[in-house]
Amino acid sequence: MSQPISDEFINEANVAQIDNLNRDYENLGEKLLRSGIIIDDIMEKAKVFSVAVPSWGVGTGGTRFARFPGLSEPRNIFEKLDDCSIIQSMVKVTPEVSPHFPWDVVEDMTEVKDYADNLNLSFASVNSNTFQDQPGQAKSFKYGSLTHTDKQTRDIAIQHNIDCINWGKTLGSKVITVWIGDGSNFPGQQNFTGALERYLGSMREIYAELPDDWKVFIEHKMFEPAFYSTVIQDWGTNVLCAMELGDKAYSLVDLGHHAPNVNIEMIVARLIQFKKLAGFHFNDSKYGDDDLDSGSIHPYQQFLIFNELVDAEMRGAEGFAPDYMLDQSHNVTDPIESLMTSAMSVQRSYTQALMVDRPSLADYQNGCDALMASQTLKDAFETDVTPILQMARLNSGGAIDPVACYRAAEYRKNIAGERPAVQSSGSGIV
Ligand SMILES: [Mn+2]
Repeated sequence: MSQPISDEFINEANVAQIDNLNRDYENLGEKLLRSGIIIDDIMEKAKVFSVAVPSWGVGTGGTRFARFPGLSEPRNIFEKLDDCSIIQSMVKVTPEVSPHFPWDVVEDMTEVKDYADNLNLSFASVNSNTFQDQPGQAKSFKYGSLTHTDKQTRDIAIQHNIDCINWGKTLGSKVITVWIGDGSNFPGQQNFTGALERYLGSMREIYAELPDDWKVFIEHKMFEPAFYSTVIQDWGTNVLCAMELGDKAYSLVDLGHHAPNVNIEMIVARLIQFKKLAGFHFNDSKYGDDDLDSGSIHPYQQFLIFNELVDAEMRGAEGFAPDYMLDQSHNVTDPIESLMTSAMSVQRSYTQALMVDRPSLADYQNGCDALMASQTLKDAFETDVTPILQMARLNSGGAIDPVACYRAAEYRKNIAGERPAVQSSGSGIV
């Protein structure tokens, strides 16, 4: 990468805003102190918050109809890491990247690891892909992968997941996330029980290959690409499979992968209670698996999810160590801008949830005071924590206003010569 955005550039952009930030931070600190909240304590927690960026998220996404590429799109894993590094340099809460295989595979994966090390990036969960055929694949996944009726096809899918674990080992990852598109489009097309039996059989073989310190995350999704039934369709099937497989298996929650109006925060509470919460793919949705930017449609839902997470964190819930990741498709925005604002949105929800007066909430719950219990959550949600997030970024060497700083740097324009337009990238939607 020829022209990264330097620390000096970020510092200069911050200078003009520091006085206003200090005043805002001081005012908010005074206000919070009246409720017994020490603003620096909250800021320190916000500072160490972390959410991984998906490698495919830095490419422009598309719909089932078309994809409209943007300027200077990354063409391979190295350029994707460059873009992830820009995001991290601005927001300072995204030190990890989640790769997708085989999209991000190169002949020698140590090159990818070395490249990331140089950028101070590390790797979160690796993601397998058996929802499309690879060039030269002996058997097609058109009618399923890990659940296919044909054993040879299942074996190809199993082997791919084992390959992913091995690539992940080189990258220093400790988790593989498995999402399959397997399902059916017609009633009668698939035997529900048989398909799930085959899934468990395949997953047991993958599970057996996990190193001792690894986990496997199961991702469910209600529909798409299968539109009548999906084998791992909801959190119920997900957690049953995770329990069946063993202690290294956990259930991942992608916010867009549920039926409309489902109480996701309650699902989160249940998974925490039974020590099966893997973590999240954050995004937002209006209708289905829209993969819109986190917090752009239902910020209160995102807050309520973090309310459960912070509650578990505060009471030291056993085995509670969720992985946070973004999983979005950016069709009309610059993906770097969307990922920065989404990471900050998730960090905002976490910070708001830290504001909840939990002793009072417990008293209202025990005293059956529904109105005040609800208001206690609303008070935290309606607190403008912007100065806390800005101060956390400033203290970490990031940008007070990441989008403005990024736009001023003209990153895409500066690297356009190195990244000629390509017809399609390896990006997709999961
Ligand atoms: Mn996902």
